[in-house]
Amino acid sequence: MANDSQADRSIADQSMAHEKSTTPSLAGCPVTRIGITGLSGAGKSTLITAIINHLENARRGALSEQSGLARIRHGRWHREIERAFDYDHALTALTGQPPSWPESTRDWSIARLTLDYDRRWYSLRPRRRCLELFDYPGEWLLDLSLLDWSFAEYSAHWRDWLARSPRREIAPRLLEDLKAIDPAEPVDPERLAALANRWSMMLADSRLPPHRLSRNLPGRWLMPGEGFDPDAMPFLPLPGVMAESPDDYPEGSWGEVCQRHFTYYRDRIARPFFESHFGRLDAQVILVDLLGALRSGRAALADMRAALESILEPFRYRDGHWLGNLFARRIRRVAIVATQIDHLLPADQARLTRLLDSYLFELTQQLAGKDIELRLFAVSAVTAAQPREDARGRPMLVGTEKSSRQKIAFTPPTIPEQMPHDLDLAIDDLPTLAPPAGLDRARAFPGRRVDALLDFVIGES
Ligand SMILES: Nc1nc2c(ncn2[C@@H]2O[C@H](COP(=O)(O)OP(=O)(O)OP(=O)(O)O)[C@@H](O)[C@H]2O)c(=O)[nH]1
Ligand SMILES: [Mg+2]
Repeated sequence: MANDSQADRSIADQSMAHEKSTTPSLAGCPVTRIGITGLSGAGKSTLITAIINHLENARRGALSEQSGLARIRHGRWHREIERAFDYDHALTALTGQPPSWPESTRDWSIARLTLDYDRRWYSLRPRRRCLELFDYPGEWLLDLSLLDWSFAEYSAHWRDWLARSPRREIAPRLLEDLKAIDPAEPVDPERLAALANRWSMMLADSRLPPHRLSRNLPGRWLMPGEGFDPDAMPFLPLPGVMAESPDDYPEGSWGEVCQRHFTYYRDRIARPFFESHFGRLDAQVILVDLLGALRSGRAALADMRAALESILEPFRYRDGHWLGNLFARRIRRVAIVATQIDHLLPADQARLTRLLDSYLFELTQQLAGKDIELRLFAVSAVTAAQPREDARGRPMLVGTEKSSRQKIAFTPPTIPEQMPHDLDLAIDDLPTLAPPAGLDRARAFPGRRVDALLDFVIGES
Protein backbone atom coordinates (compact mmCIF):
# COMPACT_ATOMS: atom_id res chain seq x y z
CA MET A 1 0.00 0.00 0.00
CA ALA A 2 0.94 3.63 -0.36
CA ASN A 3 2.49 3.69 3.10
CA ASP A 4 2.57 1.58 6.19
CA SER A 5 0.40 3.79 8.32
CA GLN A 6 -2.46 3.33 5.89
CA ALA A 7 -2.49 -0.33 6.68
CA ASP A 8 -3.02 0.39 10.35
CA ARG A 9 -6.11 2.46 9.94
CA SER A 10 -9.24 0.43 10.00
CA ILE A 11 -12.82 1.31 9.32
CA ALA A 12 -13.56 0.06 12.80
CA ASP A 13 -11.64 2.86 14.45
CA GLN A 14 -12.85 5.63 12.18
CA SER A 15 -16.57 5.83 12.62
CA MET A 16 -18.04 6.87 9.32
CA ALA A 17 -20.96 9.21 9.63
CA HIS A 18 -22.34 8.17 6.27
CA GLU A 19 -22.47 4.43 7.00
CA LYS A 20 -25.81 2.75 7.33
CA SER A 21 -26.47 0.11 9.91
CA THR A 22 -26.93 -2.31 7.01
CA THR A 23 -23.30 -1.90 5.99
CA PRO A 24 -21.53 -5.24 6.10
CA SER A 25 -19.04 -5.37 8.92
CA LEU A 26 -15.64 -4.32 7.66
CA ALA A 27 -14.07 -4.26 11.09
CA GLY A 28 -10.39 -4.93 10.92
CA CYS A 29 -10.22 -4.28 7.21
CA PRO A 30 -7.58 -1.59 6.63
CA VAL A 31 -9.00 1.22 4.56
CA THR A 32 -7.40 3.40 1.93
CA ARG A 33 -9.31 6.47 0.82
CA ILE A 34 -8.71 8.09 -2.53
CA GLY A 35 -10.31 11.39 -3.48
CA ILE A 36 -11.25 11.67 -7.15
CA THR A 37 -12.20 15.09 -8.35
CA GLY A 38 -12.26 17.32 -11.39
CA LEU A 39 -14.48 20.06 -12.74
CA SER A 40 -17.88 19.10 -14.08
CA GLY A 41 -17.52 16.89 -17.13
CA ALA A 42 -13.84 16.07 -16.51
CA GLY A 43 -14.68 12.35 -16.46
CA LYS A 44 -14.87 11.45 -12.73
CA SER A 45 -17.85 9.11 -12.88
CA THR A 46 -16.56 7.31 -15.96
CA LEU A 47 -13.11 6.86 -14.47
CA ILE A 48 -14.47 5.54 -11.17
CA THR A 49 -16.67 3.12 -13.10
CA ALA A 50 -13.64 1.94 -15.08
CA ILE A 51 -11.58 1.52 -11.90
CA ILE A 52 -14.27 -0.59 -10.23
CA ASN A 53 -14.64 -2.60 -13.43
CA HIS A 54 -10.87 -3.24 -13.56
CA LEU A 55 -10.77 -4.29 -9.91
CA GLU A 56 -13.79 -6.59 -10.38
CA ASN A 57 -11.92 -8.24 -13.22
CA ALA A 58 -8.63 -8.57 -11.37
CA ARG A 59 -8.76 -12.35 -11.37
CA ARG A 60 -9.11 -12.27 -15.15
CA GLY A 61 -5.86 -10.41 -15.47
CA ALA A 62 -7.19 -6.85 -15.80
CA LEU A 63 -4.40 -5.49 -13.59
CA SER A 64 -1.68 -8.01 -14.27
CA GLU A 65 0.58 -5.60 -16.13
CA GLN A 66 1.16 -3.56 -12.98
CA SER A 67 3.44 -5.34 -10.55
CA GLY A 68 2.10 -3.32 -7.59
CA LEU A 69 -1.40 -4.63 -8.24
CA ALA A 70 -0.52 -8.20 -9.22
CA ARG A 71 -1.47 -9.64 -5.83
CA ILE A 72 -5.04 -8.36 -6.00
CA ARG A 73 -7.06 -11.49 -6.49
CA HIS A 74 -10.51 -10.07 -6.40
CA GLY A 75 -12.32 -6.76 -5.98
CA ARG A 76 -15.89 -6.47 -4.81
CA TRP A 77 -18.00 -3.31 -4.97
CA HIS A 78 -20.52 -2.57 -2.18
CA ARG A 79 -23.81 -1.01 -3.10
CA GLU A 80 -25.24 -1.11 0.41
CA ILE A 81 -23.71 2.03 1.90
CA GLU A 82 -25.29 5.41 2.13
CA ARG A 83 -24.35 7.76 -0.72
CA ALA A 84 -22.84 4.85 -2.60
CA PHE A 85 -21.41 5.74 -5.98
CA ASP A 86 -24.04 4.61 -8.47
CA TYR A 87 -22.08 1.90 -10.24
CA ASP A 88 -25.31 0.14 -11.20
CA HIS A 89 -26.50 3.21 -13.05
CA ALA A 90 -23.14 3.73 -14.77
CA LEU A 91 -23.05 0.09 -15.88
CA THR A 92 -26.60 0.26 -17.18
CA ALA A 93 -25.65 3.30 -19.25
CA LEU A 94 -22.30 2.06 -20.57
CA THR A 95 -23.36 -1.49 -21.35
CA GLY A 96 -26.79 -0.52 -22.72
CA GLN A 97 -27.82 -0.75 -26.33
CA PRO A 98 -27.08 1.80 -27.52
CA PRO A 99 -24.48 2.61 -24.88
CA SER A 100 -24.41 6.01 -23.21
CA TRP A 101 -22.16 7.77 -20.71
CA PRO A 102 -23.13 7.90 -17.04
CA GLU A 103 -25.34 10.85 -16.17
CA SER A 104 -23.80 13.97 -14.72
CA THR A 105 -23.54 13.93 -10.91
CA ARG A 106 -24.04 16.98 -8.70
CA ASP A 107 -22.84 15.95 -5.26
CA TRP A 108 -20.36 13.67 -3.53
CA SER A 109 -20.54 9.89 -3.33
CA ILE A 110 -18.35 7.02 -2.21
CA ALA A 111 -17.46 3.86 -4.09
CA ARG A 112 -16.42 1.25 -1.57
CA LEU A 113 -14.69 -1.96 -2.52
CA THR A 114 -13.08 -4.78 -0.64
CA LEU A 115 -9.94 -6.13 -2.23
CA ASP A 116 -8.72 -9.65 -1.55
CA TYR A 117 -5.04 -10.22 -1.98
CA ASP A 118 -2.99 -13.36 -2.47
CA ARG A 119 -1.28 -14.53 0.69
CA ARG A 120 2.30 -13.52 1.17
CA TRP A 121 4.71 -16.46 1.37
CA TYR A 122 5.33 -15.90 5.07
CA SER A 123 1.68 -15.54 6.03
CA LEU A 124 -1.07 -18.09 6.45
CA ARG A 125 -3.91 -15.66 6.17
CA PRO A 126 -5.27 -14.16 2.98
CA ARG A 127 -5.30 -10.38 3.15
CA ARG A 128 -8.24 -8.11 2.72
CA ARG A 129 -8.18 -4.37 2.21
CA CYS A 130 -10.92 -1.82 1.88
CA LEU A 131 -10.76 0.87 -0.79
CA GLU A 132 -12.94 3.95 -0.88
CA LEU A 133 -13.09 6.21 -3.90
CA PHE A 134 -14.53 9.55 -2.89
CA ASP A 135 -16.09 11.32 -5.89
CA TYR A 136 -16.70 15.03 -5.32
CA PRO A 137 -17.04 18.08 -7.57
CA GLY A 138 -13.78 19.80 -8.46
CA GLU A 139 -15.64 23.09 -8.10
CA TRP A 140 -15.55 22.49 -4.33
CA LEU A 141 -11.85 21.76 -4.37
CA LEU A 142 -11.26 25.17 -5.91
CA ASP A 143 -12.70 26.72 -2.77
CA LEU A 144 -9.48 25.64 -1.07
CA SER A 145 -7.92 28.84 -2.35
CA LEU A 146 -10.43 31.07 -0.60
CA LEU A 147 -10.18 29.33 2.77
CA ASP A 148 -7.15 31.39 3.53
CA TRP A 149 -8.46 34.69 2.23
CA SER A 150 -10.08 37.59 4.00
CA PHE A 151 -13.00 39.24 2.25
CA ALA A 152 -10.67 42.06 1.20
CA GLU A 153 -8.31 39.55 -0.40
CA TYR A 154 -11.19 37.79 -2.12
CA SER A 155 -12.35 41.14 -3.51
CA ALA A 156 -8.84 42.05 -4.65
CA HIS A 157 -8.35 38.74 -6.50
CA TRP A 158 -11.62 39.13 -8.32
CA ARG A 159 -10.87 42.77 -9.17
CA ASP A 160 -7.72 41.58 -10.95
CA TRP A 161 -9.38 38.64 -12.72
CA LEU A 162 -12.35 40.67 -13.93
CA ALA A 163 -10.09 43.38 -15.28
CA ARG A 164 -8.38 40.95 -17.63
CA SER A 165 -9.43 39.19 -20.80
CA PRO A 166 -11.41 36.98 -21.31
CA ARG A 167 -13.43 37.67 -18.12
CA ARG A 168 -13.59 41.35 -19.01
CA GLU A 169 -15.48 40.40 -22.19
CA ILE A 170 -17.52 37.62 -20.59
CA ALA A 171 -19.04 40.07 -18.09
CA PRO A 172 -18.95 43.53 -19.64
CA ARG A 173 -19.41 46.30 -17.05
CA LEU A 174 -19.64 43.92 -14.10
CA LEU A 175 -16.38 45.19 -12.62
CA GLU A 176 -17.43 48.82 -13.12
CA ASP A 177 -20.78 48.15 -11.44
CA LEU A 178 -19.04 46.51 -8.47
CA LYS A 179 -16.54 49.35 -8.25
CA ALA A 180 -19.37 51.84 -8.16
CA ILE A 181 -20.66 50.37 -4.89
CA ASP A 182 -19.71 52.30 -1.78
CA PRO A 183 -19.20 49.58 0.86
CA ALA A 184 -20.33 51.93 3.63
CA GLU A 185 -23.72 52.64 2.01
CA PRO A 186 -26.78 50.65 3.13
CA VAL A 187 -27.19 47.52 1.04
CA ASP A 188 -29.97 47.48 -1.53
CA PRO A 189 -31.29 43.87 -1.46
CA GLU A 190 -32.76 44.04 -4.95
CA ARG A 191 -29.56 45.35 -6.46
CA LEU A 192 -27.57 42.75 -4.53
CA ALA A 193 -29.81 39.95 -5.89
CA ALA A 194 -29.56 41.30 -9.44
CA LEU A 195 -25.76 41.55 -9.25
CA ALA A 196 -25.51 38.09 -7.67
CA ASN A 197 -27.52 36.80 -10.60
CA ARG A 198 -25.10 38.41 -13.07
CA TRP A 199 -22.29 36.92 -11.01
CA SER A 200 -23.69 33.40 -11.36
CA MET A 201 -24.12 33.87 -15.10
CA MET A 202 -20.55 35.11 -15.42
CA LEU A 203 -19.29 32.00 -13.61
CA ALA A 204 -21.39 29.67 -15.74
CA ASP A 205 -20.27 31.34 -18.99
CA SER A 206 -16.64 31.27 -17.91
CA ARG A 207 -16.77 27.55 -17.37
CA LEU A 208 -18.32 26.70 -20.72
CA PRO A 209 -16.76 26.62 -24.19
CA PRO A 210 -15.32 28.64 -25.79
CA HIS A 211 -13.69 29.95 -22.57
CA ARG A 212 -13.32 26.87 -20.34
CA LEU A 213 -11.89 28.81 -17.40
CA SER A 214 -11.23 27.05 -14.10
CA ARG A 215 -11.13 29.60 -11.28
CA ASN A 216 -14.85 30.12 -10.95
CA LEU A 217 -15.22 31.00 -7.28
CA PRO A 218 -17.08 30.45 -5.07
CA GLY A 219 -17.27 26.84 -6.23
CA ARG A 220 -20.69 26.15 -4.76
CA TRP A 221 -22.24 28.92 -6.79
CA LEU A 222 -21.89 26.56 -9.76
CA MET A 223 -22.23 23.28 -7.93
CA PRO A 224 -24.21 23.86 -4.72
CA GLY A 225 -24.60 20.26 -3.53
CA GLU A 226 -27.17 19.23 -0.96
CA GLY A 227 -28.27 21.82 1.57
CA PHE A 228 -26.62 24.90 0.11
CA ASP A 229 -28.56 27.70 -1.54
CA PRO A 230 -26.38 30.44 -3.06
CA ASP A 231 -29.34 32.86 -3.08
CA ALA A 232 -29.90 32.61 0.67
CA MET A 233 -26.76 34.54 1.66
CA PRO A 234 -25.43 36.18 -1.49
CA PHE A 235 -22.16 38.07 -1.52
CA LEU A 236 -20.12 39.83 -4.14
CA PRO A 237 -16.51 40.91 -4.20
CA LEU A 238 -16.41 44.64 -3.54
CA PRO A 239 -13.33 46.25 -5.08
CA GLY A 240 -13.86 49.24 -2.75
CA VAL A 241 -13.33 47.11 0.38
CA MET A 242 -9.92 47.46 1.90
CA ALA A 243 -10.52 46.89 5.60
CA GLU A 244 -10.10 43.46 7.13
CA SER A 245 -12.87 43.52 9.66
CA PRO A 246 -16.64 43.71 9.16
CA ASP A 247 -16.79 46.06 12.15
CA ASP A 248 -15.40 48.75 9.94
CA TYR A 249 -18.66 48.99 8.04
CA PRO A 250 -22.00 49.95 9.54
CA GLU A 251 -24.45 47.15 10.08
CA GLY A 252 -26.61 46.60 7.02
CA SER A 253 -24.10 48.21 4.66
CA TRP A 254 -22.83 46.56 1.47
CA GLY A 255 -19.44 46.00 3.06
CA GLU A 256 -20.79 44.47 6.27
CA VAL A 257 -23.36 42.21 4.56
CA CYS A 258 -21.09 40.90 1.82
CA GLN A 259 -18.25 40.35 4.25
CA ARG A 260 -20.49 38.53 6.73
CA HIS A 261 -21.94 36.28 4.01
CA PHE A 262 -18.49 35.59 2.60
CA THR A 263 -17.19 34.65 6.05
CA TYR A 264 -20.17 32.36 6.60
CA TYR A 265 -19.54 30.66 3.27
CA ARG A 266 -15.84 30.27 3.92
CA ASP A 267 -16.10 29.07 7.53
CA ARG A 268 -19.41 27.21 7.61
CA ILE A 269 -19.76 25.78 4.11
CA ALA A 270 -16.37 25.41 2.45
CA ARG A 271 -14.07 24.71 5.40
CA PRO A 272 -16.15 21.98 7.11
CA PHE A 273 -16.15 20.01 3.87
CA PHE A 274 -12.38 19.90 3.85
CA GLU A 275 -12.17 19.16 7.54
CA SER A 276 -14.62 16.28 7.48
CA HIS A 277 -13.69 14.68 4.16
CA PHE A 278 -10.47 15.95 2.73
CA GLY A 279 -8.51 15.40 5.90
CA ARG A 280 -9.32 11.68 5.73
CA LEU A 281 -7.90 11.01 2.28
CA ASP A 282 -4.70 9.07 1.67
CA ALA A 283 -4.30 10.15 -1.94
CA GLN A 284 -5.95 12.63 -4.25
CA VAL A 285 -6.59 12.25 -7.97
CA ILE A 286 -7.34 15.51 -9.81
CA LEU A 287 -8.78 15.09 -13.30
CA VAL A 288 -8.19 17.88 -15.77
CA ASP A 289 -9.71 18.39 -19.17
CA LEU A 290 -6.42 19.31 -20.80
CA LEU A 291 -7.75 18.60 -24.28
CA GLY A 292 -10.64 21.00 -23.60
CA ALA A 293 -8.28 23.71 -22.33
CA LEU A 294 -6.06 23.19 -25.38
CA ARG A 295 -9.06 23.75 -27.61
CA SER A 296 -9.76 27.07 -25.88
CA GLY A 297 -6.14 28.16 -25.88
CA ARG A 298 -3.93 30.34 -23.78
CA ALA A 299 -6.36 31.92 -21.30
CA ALA A 300 -7.93 28.55 -20.42
CA LEU A 301 -4.51 26.95 -20.03
CA ALA A 302 -3.27 29.78 -17.83
CA ASP A 303 -6.38 29.72 -15.64
CA MET A 304 -6.29 25.94 -15.23
CA ARG A 305 -2.66 25.97 -14.21
CA ALA A 306 -3.23 28.79 -11.74
CA ALA A 307 -6.15 26.81 -10.28
CA LEU A 308 -3.97 23.72 -9.85
CA GLU A 309 -1.26 25.81 -8.22
CA SER A 310 -3.64 27.27 -5.69
CA ILE A 311 -5.17 23.85 -4.94
CA LEU A 312 -1.76 22.38 -4.24
CA GLU A 313 -0.47 25.37 -2.32
CA PRO A 314 -1.38 23.93 1.10
CA PHE A 315 1.07 21.12 0.45
CA ARG A 316 3.83 23.67 0.34
CA TYR A 317 2.91 25.21 3.67
CA ARG A 318 5.20 24.48 6.52
CA ASP A 319 4.04 22.91 9.76
CA GLY A 320 1.95 25.12 11.92
CA HIS A 321 -0.40 26.37 9.26
CA TRP A 322 -3.83 24.88 9.76
CA LEU A 323 -4.25 23.93 6.11
CA GLY A 324 -0.78 22.48 5.95
CA ASN A 325 -1.48 20.40 9.03
CA LEU A 326 -4.74 19.12 7.62
CA PHE A 327 -3.12 17.81 4.46
CA ALA A 328 0.30 16.88 5.65
CA ARG A 329 -1.24 14.42 8.08
CA ARG A 330 -2.61 12.13 5.42
CA ILE A 331 -2.35 12.80 1.73
CA ARG A 332 0.92 11.46 0.43
CA ARG A 333 0.20 11.02 -3.24
CA VAL A 334 -1.40 13.36 -5.72
CA ALA A 335 -2.09 12.45 -9.34
CA ILE A 336 -2.98 15.08 -11.92
CA VAL A 337 -4.68 13.26 -14.74
CA ALA A 338 -5.53 14.45 -18.25
CA THR A 339 -8.64 12.54 -19.34
CA GLN A 340 -10.36 11.38 -22.52
CA ILE A 341 -7.13 10.99 -24.46
CA ASP A 342 -8.74 8.38 -26.70
CA HIS A 343 -9.62 11.42 -28.86
CA LEU A 344 -5.99 11.34 -30.03
CA LEU A 345 -3.91 8.98 -32.14
CA PRO A 346 -1.72 6.64 -30.06
CA ALA A 347 1.49 8.57 -30.80
CA ASP A 348 -0.19 11.82 -29.74
CA GLN A 349 -1.49 10.20 -26.55
CA ALA A 350 2.12 9.62 -25.55
CA ARG A 351 3.05 13.16 -26.55
CA LEU A 352 0.19 14.55 -24.44
CA THR A 353 1.79 13.03 -21.34
CA ARG A 354 5.02 14.89 -22.14
CA LEU A 355 3.08 18.06 -22.89
CA LEU A 356 1.39 17.79 -19.47
CA ASP A 357 4.83 17.41 -17.93
CA SER A 358 6.07 20.51 -19.66
CA TYR A 359 2.88 22.47 -18.84
CA LEU A 360 3.09 21.70 -15.11
CA PHE A 361 6.86 21.75 -14.79
CA GLU A 362 6.97 24.62 -12.31
CA LEU A 363 4.33 23.03 -10.12
CA THR A 364 6.16 19.72 -9.97
CA GLN A 365 9.36 21.61 -9.20
CA GLN A 366 7.68 23.43 -6.32
CA LEU A 367 6.48 20.17 -4.80
CA ALA A 368 9.67 18.20 -5.35
CA GLY A 369 11.29 17.46 -2.03
CA LYS A 370 8.06 18.00 -0.12
CA ASP A 371 6.39 15.22 1.73
CA ILE A 372 4.10 14.32 -1.14
CA GLU A 373 4.60 12.55 -4.40
CA LEU A 374 3.03 14.26 -7.40
CA ARG A 375 2.68 12.31 -10.61
CA LEU A 376 1.11 13.20 -13.94
CA PHE A 377 -0.97 10.84 -16.07
CA ALA A 378 -2.88 10.93 -19.32
CA VAL A 379 -5.67 8.35 -19.36
CA SER A 380 -8.66 7.16 -21.24
CA ALA A 381 -11.20 5.60 -18.86
CA VAL A 382 -13.25 4.02 -21.64
CA THR A 383 -11.71 4.17 -25.07
CA ALA A 384 -14.35 5.24 -27.56
CA ALA A 385 -12.26 5.71 -30.74
CA GLN A 386 -10.19 3.19 -32.66
CA PRO A 387 -7.15 3.94 -34.83
CA ARG A 388 -7.52 3.12 -38.52
CA GLU A 389 -5.92 4.17 -41.78
CA ASP A 390 -7.65 6.00 -44.57
CA ALA A 391 -7.44 4.89 -48.24
CA ARG A 392 -4.05 6.60 -48.60
CA GLY A 393 -2.65 4.95 -45.50
CA ARG A 394 -2.89 8.05 -43.29
CA PRO A 395 -3.78 7.42 -39.65
CA MET A 396 -7.19 8.47 -38.37
CA LEU A 397 -9.69 7.56 -35.68
CA VAL A 398 -13.16 6.06 -35.99
CA GLY A 399 -15.92 6.18 -33.43
CA THR A 400 -19.59 6.98 -32.99
CA GLU A 401 -20.65 10.59 -32.68
CA LYS A 402 -22.49 11.12 -29.38
CA SER A 403 -25.67 12.95 -30.38
CA SER A 404 -26.23 11.73 -33.95
CA ARG A 405 -24.99 8.20 -33.19
CA GLN A 406 -23.43 8.17 -36.65
CA LYS A 407 -20.15 6.38 -37.28
CA ILE A 408 -17.49 9.00 -37.93
CA ALA A 409 -13.88 9.02 -39.03
CA PHE A 410 -11.70 11.96 -38.06
CA THR A 411 -8.10 13.07 -38.12
CA PRO A 412 -7.28 14.36 -34.65
CA PRO A 413 -4.93 17.29 -34.12
CA THR A 414 -1.23 16.67 -33.70
CA ILE A 415 0.03 17.35 -30.19
CA PRO A 416 3.42 18.99 -29.61
CA GLU A 417 5.73 17.62 -26.95
CA GLN A 418 6.38 20.92 -25.28
CA MET A 419 4.19 23.64 -23.90
CA PRO A 420 5.26 27.08 -25.17
CA HIS A 421 6.37 29.17 -22.21
CA ASP A 422 3.68 31.78 -22.91
CA LEU A 423 1.05 28.99 -23.25
CA ASP A 424 0.23 30.20 -26.73
CA LEU A 425 -1.08 26.91 -28.03
CA ALA A 426 -4.46 25.88 -29.35
CA ILE A 427 -5.68 22.76 -31.12
CA ASP A 428 -8.64 22.15 -33.41
CA ASP A 429 -11.98 21.06 -32.08
CA LEU A 430 -12.69 17.39 -31.44
CA PRO A 431 -15.89 15.42 -31.86
CA THR A 432 -17.81 14.20 -28.81
CA LEU A 433 -17.98 10.44 -28.92
CA ALA A 434 -20.46 7.87 -27.64
CA PRO A 435 -19.09 4.93 -25.64
CA PRO A 436 -18.10 1.89 -27.70
CA ALA A 437 -20.64 -0.86 -28.23
CA GLY A 438 -20.25 -4.25 -26.56
CA LEU A 439 -18.93 -3.24 -23.14
CA ASP A 440 -19.47 -6.02 -20.63
CA ARG A 441 -19.07 -5.89 -16.87
CA ALA A 442 -17.42 -9.31 -16.93
CA ARG A 443 -14.48 -8.03 -18.98
CA ALA A 444 -12.17 -5.10 -18.36
CA PHE A 445 -13.33 -2.06 -20.33
CA PRO A 446 -10.89 -0.89 -22.98
CA GLY A 447 -8.93 2.02 -21.55
CA ARG A 448 -5.47 3.47 -21.32
CA ARG A 449 -3.36 3.81 -18.18
CA VAL A 450 -6.25 3.25 -15.75
CA ASP A 451 -4.21 0.43 -14.22
CA ALA A 452 -1.06 2.57 -14.02
CA LEU A 453 -2.97 5.30 -12.19
CA LEU A 454 -4.41 2.76 -9.78
CA ASP A 455 -0.95 1.33 -9.22
CA PHE A 456 0.33 4.76 -8.27
CA VAL A 457 -2.43 5.39 -5.72
CA ILE A 458 -2.82 1.93 -4.14
CA GLY A 459 -0.03 -0.26 -5.51
CA GLU A 460 2.31 -2.24 -3.26
CA SER A 461 6.01 -1.98 -3.74
N1 LIG B 1 -14.14 9.53 -25.32
C1 LIG B 1 -14.25 9.55 -24.00
N2 LIG B 1 -15.14 10.40 -23.44
C2 LIG B 1 -15.24 10.40 -22.09
C3 LIG B 1 -14.47 9.56 -21.25
N3 LIG B 1 -14.78 9.82 -19.96
C4 LIG B 1 -15.72 10.79 -20.00
N4 LIG B 1 -16.01 11.14 -21.29
C5 LIG B 1 -16.93 12.21 -21.75
O1 LIG B 1 -17.03 13.19 -20.73
C6 LIG B 1 -18.38 13.32 -20.29
C7 LIG B 1 -18.40 13.53 -18.79
O2 LIG B 1 -17.94 12.36 -18.14
P1 LIG B 1 -18.33 12.06 -16.62
O3 LIG B 1 -17.61 10.81 -16.26
O4 LIG B 1 -19.79 12.13 -16.41
O5 LIG B 1 -17.63 13.31 -15.94
P2 LIG B 1 -17.86 13.86 -14.46
O6 LIG B 1 -16.58 14.54 -14.10
O7 LIG B 1 -18.35 12.79 -13.56
O8 LIG B 1 -18.98 14.95 -14.72
P3 LIG B 1 -20.04 15.56 -13.65
O9 LIG B 1 -20.70 14.42 -12.98
O10 LIG B 1 -20.95 16.37 -14.53
O11 LIG B 1 -19.24 16.42 -12.73
C8 LIG B 1 -19.05 12.02 -20.73
O12 LIG B 1 -20.42 12.22 -20.90
C9 LIG B 1 -18.33 11.73 -22.03
O13 LIG B 1 -18.88 12.51 -23.06
C10 LIG B 1 -13.52 8.68 -21.88
O14 LIG B 1 -12.77 7.91 -21.25
N5 LIG B 1 -13.46 8.72 -23.25
MG1 LIG C 1 -19.97 12.61 -12.34
